[in-house]
Amino acid sequence: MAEEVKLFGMWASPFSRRIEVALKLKGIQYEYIEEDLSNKSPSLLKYNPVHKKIPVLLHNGKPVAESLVILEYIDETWKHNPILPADPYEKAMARFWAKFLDEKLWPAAKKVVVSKGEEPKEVIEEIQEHLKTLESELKEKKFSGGESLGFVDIAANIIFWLLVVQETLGLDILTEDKFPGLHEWYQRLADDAVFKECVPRERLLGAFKVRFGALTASK
Ligand SMILES: N[C@@H](CCC(=O)N[C@@H](CS)C(=O)NCC(=O)O)C(=O)O
Repeated sequence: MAEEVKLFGMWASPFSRRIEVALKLKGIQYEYIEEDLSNKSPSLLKYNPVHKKIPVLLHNGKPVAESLVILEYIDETWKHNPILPADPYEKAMARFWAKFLDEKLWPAAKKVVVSKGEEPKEVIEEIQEHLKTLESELKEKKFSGGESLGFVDIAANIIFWLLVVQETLGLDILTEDKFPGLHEWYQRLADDAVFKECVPRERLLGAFKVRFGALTASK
């Protein structure tokens, strides 16, 4: 039976982009459905009634929601090109750091991403504190899981959204001189063909320029 794989996503969402990275790394064919989050489709509301958010993966009619849960589902369903480590301890650590990214770094970074373009010093310091933690965890590793792109690298795509906002607003939050270890790591991610395809840098830059430009103009 041919597999039915559908992804309900939104182009500018790092969470739905994570799923595209995983599906592409595994070479899984899928149908992509772009959602208008200001007018959510009945399908999205049906498949993710709890959070009503993208991304949702529909596999042979069965929905899976929440990006980190979907990543694990993909990894267990299509076992080639593994994303999570096999070793239970390493796997637990990968889950720990992905959770850290979503529960610590992203909420802090989001304050700038959805800001009015003016962020207090404390917000920047909070983000930098989390970046420092992440950098010390990564140490000399090429990718989070070692030699190839893995779970934490994919979850860390939110860093590129932070970089785009920092560029748009002319901020100095995450720079090479402040975080040389992180810089090397995300440059490696940025050079990965699949990853590159799934970070819509230019389009995001355009959208944030319009957004922050409009905010500045209305002040
Ligand atoms: N924890 C969720 C976050 C997903 C999320 O925040 N999705 C946003 C887009 S970036 C969304 O669908 N927002 C619609 C809404 O909140 O109504 C995940 O990892 O999948």
